[in-house]
Amino acid sequence: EGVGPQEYTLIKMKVLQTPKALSSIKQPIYLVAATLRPETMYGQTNCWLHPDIKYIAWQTTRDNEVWISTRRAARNMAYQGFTAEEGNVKVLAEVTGQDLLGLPLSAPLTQHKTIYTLPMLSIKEDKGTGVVTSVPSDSPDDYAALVDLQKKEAFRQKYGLKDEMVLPFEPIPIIDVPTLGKLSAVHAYDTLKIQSQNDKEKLAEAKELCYLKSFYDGIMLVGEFAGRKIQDIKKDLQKRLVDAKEADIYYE
Ligand code: A2H
Repeated sequence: EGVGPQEYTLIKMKVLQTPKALSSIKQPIYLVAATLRPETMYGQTNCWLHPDIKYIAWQTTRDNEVWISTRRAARNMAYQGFTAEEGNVKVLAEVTGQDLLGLPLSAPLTQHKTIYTLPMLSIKEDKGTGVVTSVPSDSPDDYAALVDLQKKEAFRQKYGLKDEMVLPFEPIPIIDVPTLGKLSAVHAYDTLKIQSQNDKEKLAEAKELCYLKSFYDGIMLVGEFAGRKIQDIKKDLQKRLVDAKEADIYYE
């Protein structure tokens, strides 16, 4: 990767119903997703977890909240002021992604009051927090994984997901990208005839097609920055989220 640390925005997604595996925890619980695109949070439709990755629930110093991430990310955060004692993570529970699928969440900026945790098989253990927020309008990976779940009932059943956690959630137009339109990830998926989330090469191509164009020339369609260019509002939007305690900043 590049030189120097990567800055991520950590998006806080509040767990609305404590799952069995975390029943001993009484504090508010959040999944924390690492993103490079805070301005896309208006388009969140779900949250991705890898069913086989291990996650921990750990005590933060942020208003007594408990956060869920990989152990690796929690350790990094313990050196970035998120824990009472530098370098030390107080672990309250260890679970797999599978234990946390189908959980109702509340997430910032999206028009959906409740979104759900769903499985994505391309999540990497060694990047970000292992928790990924899903914006199918602007991320080809997210769109491909969502379509896979919507098309295949057996895939939903395998993870015990109810139809209403998956089927009502369509990509939301939030950014207009010159030549790619208002649903740039869908445009790339269709143009490249992507078949599934396993279509690695085409997805890499789709990402290349969307990413820079959207990052530099995309125009916000919604929210308080509607009509403005992404590159001009990204920092302001990040600051709004952090000030509202709906996000934090994380380096790795
Ligand atoms: B992005 P980079 Cl709308 N495994 O957020 C796989 N992917 C991960 C991950 C992990 N452990 N952790 C984070 N990510 C995703 C939004 C988004 C993102 C949009 C468009 C493009 C995009 C909504 N998902 O990323 O390797 C997260 O998805 C395109 C690269 O550090 C995060 O930002 O550059 C991005 O990958 C970080 O990837």
